[in-house]
This record gives sequence, structure tokens and C-alpha cells, in this order.
Amino acid sequence: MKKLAILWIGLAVLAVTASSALAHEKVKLTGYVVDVMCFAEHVSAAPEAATKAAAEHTKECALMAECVKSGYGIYVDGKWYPFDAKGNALTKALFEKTSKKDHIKMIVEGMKHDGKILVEKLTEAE
Ligand SMILES: [Cu+2]
Repeated sequence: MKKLAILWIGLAVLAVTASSALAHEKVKLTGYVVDVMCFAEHVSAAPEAATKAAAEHTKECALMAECVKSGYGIYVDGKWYPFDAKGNALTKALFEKTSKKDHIKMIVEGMKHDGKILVEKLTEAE
């Protein structure tokens, strides 16, 4: 009986470990990156309209002090994922580097956690 109890505790620990591992889901997403402030008014719009707004948001705007301060996120298939601090820094650098004025698509790789992306790598798409 004691062995069985130990086994059950072992399984419970395993289940908890598995669920917290799931909370960090590895992701690779491609979409338009916009600052949190500018996208706030579009986030609840229909996906088509929101995608259009994200596409038309300019590099110039993304690099304005207020926009930088608000942080960034990516809009993919009708969903908005804000970035962590590292993601924000990488995004700013990419916006500074890109030769595009708008329609700036990025590929973000990292971990999804609590609806946020913990960014590991960010590259410009196309
Ligand atoms: Cu902006």
C-alpha cells in the first residue's frame, strides 16, 4: 500500500510538471508587428480590418517615442500577442534596420506564455 501511495504522489508531481511545461509553448509566428499603443484601438476589430491596420502601420510611427515606450506585439490570424522586454528591444532594432516603410512582416520565434511571447529570435519576413 505504501508503494502505491508513493506511485500516486509521483504521478501527481509528473502531472504538475507536464502542465507547467505546457504553459510555455514553443512558437514560430509570422505577422505584422505593431506597437501596443497604436494597435490598442484595432485589437478588437474584425481580423481583416485589424490586419489591414497592422499592415499599414508605418516604421516611422513604430519608432516614435510613445510607441517604443508602449512595447510591441505581433498580430497573427486574428490574434494579438504582446512581446516581452527582449522582444521589444529586438523589434525596435529591426524597425530601425528595415528599408520598408510599412507592410513590415516579421517572424518571431520564442515561447508563448500567458498570452505573451517570450521572444528568442526576430527576423524580417521576405
Ligand atoms: Cu505606432
